[in-house]
Amino acid sequence: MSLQEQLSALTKEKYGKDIAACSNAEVYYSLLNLTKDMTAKTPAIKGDKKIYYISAEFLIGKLLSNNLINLGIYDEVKEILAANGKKLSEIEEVEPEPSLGNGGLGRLAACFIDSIATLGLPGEGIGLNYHFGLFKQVFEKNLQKETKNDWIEEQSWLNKTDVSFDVEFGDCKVKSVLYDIDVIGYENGVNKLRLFDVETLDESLVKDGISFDKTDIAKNLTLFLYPDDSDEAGNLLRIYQQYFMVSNGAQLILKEAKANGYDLHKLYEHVVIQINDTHPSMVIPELIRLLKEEGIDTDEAIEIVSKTCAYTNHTILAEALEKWPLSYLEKVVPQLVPIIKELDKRVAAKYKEEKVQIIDKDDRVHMAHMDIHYGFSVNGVAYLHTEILKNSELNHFYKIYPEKFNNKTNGITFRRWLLSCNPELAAYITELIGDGYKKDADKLEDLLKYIDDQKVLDKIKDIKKEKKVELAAYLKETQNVEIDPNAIFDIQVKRLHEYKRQQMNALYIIYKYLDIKKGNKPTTPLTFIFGAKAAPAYVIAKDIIHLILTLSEIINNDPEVSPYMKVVMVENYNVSKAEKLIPACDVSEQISLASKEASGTGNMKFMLNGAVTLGTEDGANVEIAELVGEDNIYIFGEKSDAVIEHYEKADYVSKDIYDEDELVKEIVDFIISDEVMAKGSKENLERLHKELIVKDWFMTLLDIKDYIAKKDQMFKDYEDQNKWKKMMLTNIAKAGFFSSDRTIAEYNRDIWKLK
Ligand code: 26Q
Repeated sequence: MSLQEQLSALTKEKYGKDIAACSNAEVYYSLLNLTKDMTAKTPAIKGDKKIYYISAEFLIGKLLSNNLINLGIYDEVKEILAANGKKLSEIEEVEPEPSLGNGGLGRLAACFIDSIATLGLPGEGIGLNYHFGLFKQVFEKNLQKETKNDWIEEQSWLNKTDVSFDVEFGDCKVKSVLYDIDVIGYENGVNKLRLFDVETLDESLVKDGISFDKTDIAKNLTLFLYPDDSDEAGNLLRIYQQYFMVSNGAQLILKEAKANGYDLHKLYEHVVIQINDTHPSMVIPELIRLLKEEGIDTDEAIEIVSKTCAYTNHTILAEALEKWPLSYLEKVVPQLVPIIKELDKRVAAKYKEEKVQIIDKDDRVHMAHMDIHYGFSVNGVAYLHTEILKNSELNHFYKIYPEKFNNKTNGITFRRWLLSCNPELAAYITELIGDGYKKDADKLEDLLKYIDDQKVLDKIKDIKKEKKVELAAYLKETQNVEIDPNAIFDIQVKRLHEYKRQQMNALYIIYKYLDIKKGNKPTTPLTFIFGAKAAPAYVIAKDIIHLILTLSEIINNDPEVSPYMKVVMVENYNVSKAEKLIPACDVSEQISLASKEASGTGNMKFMLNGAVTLGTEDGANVEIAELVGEDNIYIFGEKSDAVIEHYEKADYVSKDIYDEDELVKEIVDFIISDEVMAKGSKENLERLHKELIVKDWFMTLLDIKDYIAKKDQMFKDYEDQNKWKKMMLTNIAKAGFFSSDRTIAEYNRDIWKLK
């Protein structure tokens, strides 16, 4: 049966109608079934050794288009739909987006499982099936409010299995249920993402917003993914979640090992566990505990686990490095405490330094320290980040275990971040250089031979324009804002955090607004777009959102200014919105305080889609700059070494800059001007204003002048259209290095060693 026949057989069977007569929802569910049927017929990836990627987050996004691409039927399905008067892009709108991640780390895990399957490596993601995921963001009165994201439907990509384990906590015992989502490799076999859940969950516990009764674990364990800000009750719940995840994971791993007849004494020959940040770190003591239950003695159990587990660090922010009070662990996982104490004792006997102990003098358990001592590999996620880990943040460990440390610069899957989100650009690239780049991303460099070809340069710009028109229509429809596709689209999308410095971008917007008011009109209009969720208890982050929304209201409604500049904050930024925003971007904002952004991955997605980066020397920006050369990127700001020194010497005083610089003072004070206060909330604006002057922990004012100058230069350069088009082409051509296929091949070569 042809695909067309299969699909129409499905719509007839399910809905009694031809494809053309079906609603978009009916077509979507039929395609879901068709895809699942085809996946069931695709062989599972097999091998003698398997990678288990354990992660509290898998920000997978919608799956329909991605799966159609990876099955190799995307174009055909698109044509069948068109022949029946349907548009795939409209059908995709029906699919709910799972929000099983906060941001970068979760999206990275999703890109990685795509690449693991694409490279034909046997591997599974292990995580949790949060029913309401990360909160959904809504704006009310220019403030962020949180609601639940109810994404699980009757028919979905989740497949319920009959796998179930008992998980014991200090005060109760729960039964798990395992759901699988198929992960289809690009023109390759199938792996699985395994999401554990509790059968006894009670969704009705969630009433208004995202609050719920936290007492009964069996009823609430997998309701939400925790944003990184939790209060004490939230922290305890997070430990319950983490242990539930790793205990299920460890039990599953041992069950599979036994089913395959592997010798548990040689587990590491068949199993490798990648610990994604410290959230799954308890898998180390849990696996030791389970091996001991299998009759293996403590020394050997520790040795086996140490040869099986590898740890990835994603941050150097002290507050994000998990340190759990021993008393919490005694309450939630008393069975792990003696093992953790034993691990700590062995470290203490060997190394005297306070900084490398697992349990500190305040009885807090440092999860990362346990990972480093009892894992065989420690990696950072970009060159600069790994250097900072080795030379400063984790230097004490690096001195003990230099051989464990390695860098794995992050990557992104080109299936989603080019083929699926920008099919027009992908098709044109194929026309120019063939489709070899889809499996070997380095081939994108072949595009460079067109660097002086006017026709090619024009066409790349035309495609960008087309994507800007689409985005403008989408924003008009969803948020009723009008933006001009002829404007420069300057975009900053990522979690809201002070170190990422959305506040610095907002200060530029104030500067530009005041400048236009003074009569200095930009040649090409400017559109500033933001997308960001703030953790619900992160007060200043929410104040920054408030400032941006208030500025947007003022500027977009000012007839003197709005023809020249607009400000839009996209509500509920998520993977689907990223897929619409990124292809339409001209200027990619990557402006974190140098040393603080471990890597960034949005920077890679933008570059691949022909945006030019405006960034600090931070994270993977450093590698982007090296690849494209200084003429094709705009770098500004204090360097990481100098920033680290400022922290060491505690010599940065934002108030000095504010007092000494007229322009800085004018811009910062505008936050609490009558004009802004008339539209915004006094409490939020005053707090943010004060924060910038008396604290400014992430040194916004240190870089603001340099940022303004670079950004102005960039907008000026945009007027030289040919120069700009060449920068676009160079960025696309040099993006191949950032394919997650390359990253995963390196993980496998250096860490996992699967055949
Ligand atoms: C910690 C303690 C308690 C509760 C939550 C957390 C928590 C949750 C999420 C801590 C950190 C996260 C997420 C971190 C993250 O997304 N890091 C990003 O990882 C990306 C992939 O490596 C990098 O590109 C980004 O630079 C990094 O910020």
